[in-house]
Amino acid sequence: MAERVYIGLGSNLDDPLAQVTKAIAELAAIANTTVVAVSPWYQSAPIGPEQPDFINGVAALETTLSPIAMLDALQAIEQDHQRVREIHWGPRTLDLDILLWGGTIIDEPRLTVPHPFLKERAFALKPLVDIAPDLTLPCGTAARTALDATDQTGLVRLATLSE
Ligand code: A4P
Ligand code: MG
Repeated sequence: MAERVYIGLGSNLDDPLAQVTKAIAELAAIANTTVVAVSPWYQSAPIGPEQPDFINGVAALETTLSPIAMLDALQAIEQDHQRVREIHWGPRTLDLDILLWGGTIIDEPRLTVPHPFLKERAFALKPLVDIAPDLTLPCGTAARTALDATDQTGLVRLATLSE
């Protein structure tokens, strides 16, 4: 059965907008997976150590892959973007996080879903609510309510070509 999955994209190195745009095409090429929605892109100040601003967005997928097979596919895409993991929460060419896997809660060594910081991060919740305005998180909280509880200061929506 296909699951509706939400992927958070983030980049703050080497032309971030180009990195996340390319990543959408790569998500669409994952086996047994379709991209059903892509949010607007947002710029925000980094959470964590001093580093360049991030570009963030969210993609909705339909997939019949298992969660771990999807994580493998996402990590292969990150590798392809020559991401070097050095500093925790440090700068990266591309970060792909599984934010939500339907209504499923996953607690495995390699995978925690919902993403542990989702409810604290306006840069993830805002694009999520843009493409899924009526979504309820597995904890029972509406995504929009969680967003309203975050600080959205400094979160700037980038103009799209049609605007
Ligand atoms: N892993 C566990 N759960 C998941 C999941 N739901 N999705 C494991 C993806 N991976 C998951 O990830 C380390 C390990 O987490 C993976 O091997 C996987 O098995 P990582 O991306 O290599 O490590 P990291 O970057 O040090 O940590 P993490 O948790 O990905 O960092 P975050 O939470 O993504 O934070 N500020 C702004 N404005 N925008 C940002 O996007 N991002 C970060 C990174 C910090 N500050 C930011 C932003
Ligand atoms: Mg990550």
